[in-house]
Amino acid sequence: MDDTVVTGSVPNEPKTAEVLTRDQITFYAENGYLVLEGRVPPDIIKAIRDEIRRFEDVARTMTESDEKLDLEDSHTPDESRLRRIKLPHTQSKVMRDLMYSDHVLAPARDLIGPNIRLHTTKLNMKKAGYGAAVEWHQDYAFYPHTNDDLLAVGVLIDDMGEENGPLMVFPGSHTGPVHDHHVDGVFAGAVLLEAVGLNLKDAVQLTGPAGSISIHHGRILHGSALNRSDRPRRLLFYEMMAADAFPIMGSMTKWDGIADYDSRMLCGESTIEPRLRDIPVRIPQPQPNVAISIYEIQKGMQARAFETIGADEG
Ligand SMILES: O=C(O)CCC(=O)C(=O)O
Repeated sequence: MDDTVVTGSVPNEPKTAEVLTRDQITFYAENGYLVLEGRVPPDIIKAIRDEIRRFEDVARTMTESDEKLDLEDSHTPDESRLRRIKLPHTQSKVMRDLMYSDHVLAPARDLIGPNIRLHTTKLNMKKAGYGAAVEWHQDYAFYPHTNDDLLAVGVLIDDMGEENGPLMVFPGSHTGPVHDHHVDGVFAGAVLLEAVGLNLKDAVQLTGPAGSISIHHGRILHGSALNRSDRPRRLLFYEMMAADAFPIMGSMTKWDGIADYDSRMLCGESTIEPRLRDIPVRIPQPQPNVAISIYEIQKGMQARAFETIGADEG
């Protein structure tokens, strides 16, 4: 327990940090990301890997994606290629319990305050040799809110190195523009680096041993390349926001009324008083006529930053 006293300018920022140091909080404020090693104990990582095997067995019986599992385009039952476990906290007790644990929530509270709501969860899998790339994007472009105290905690299920498709971010981009993620007037959920004036050499890879967590700000520009290595890359995301960040109309946030919204509280107190911050907003509409999945939405890009070999051809 680190009771460092922190005084920041973010309204929701707690005065006393639970686990992060002042330097880590300042680093996050300036750069928009953190990697914390050894936050999730090995027995939980092992239990999640066992769970993944259970889902892979199910995927082998499937021919197309459904509401629970997302398959690579090149998936066949003989050559099974599971790309994403959707909403894993609803399908796996161990992943649900981890979501409510201090392993995940304590650092999040240190960054966005004590009152936190769940946005979504997903377990993105890049299988050895071909696992799909994710084009550059800002999560906030998918789900603009009244303030940007939004973040994603990524639990590294495998050791993540530069060779197996780690998450990459552009440090500091969370304080810049919310970029246009549209192509021909339709939301495509991605941007090209040339179009936004950035260079790949300035991106940082969020690598670390299994059991680490990454945290990235909702507005940071991020993406990841194919996994061409001979080992998997599995990353479990818990995406969340301050309880007083409310979705702006047209956001891809699921809105089923206030009771459902309140049922998504992860910790602290809910509120019906949104906090407004003067930040850029672009509504992710109109939506393409495809399943709500970043992999499908990003197919609307006419050019791509990352190769798709394997994902589309393999
Ligand atoms: O899995 C990854 O590398 C990135 C995933 C991501 O950014 C997303 O699903 O929004």
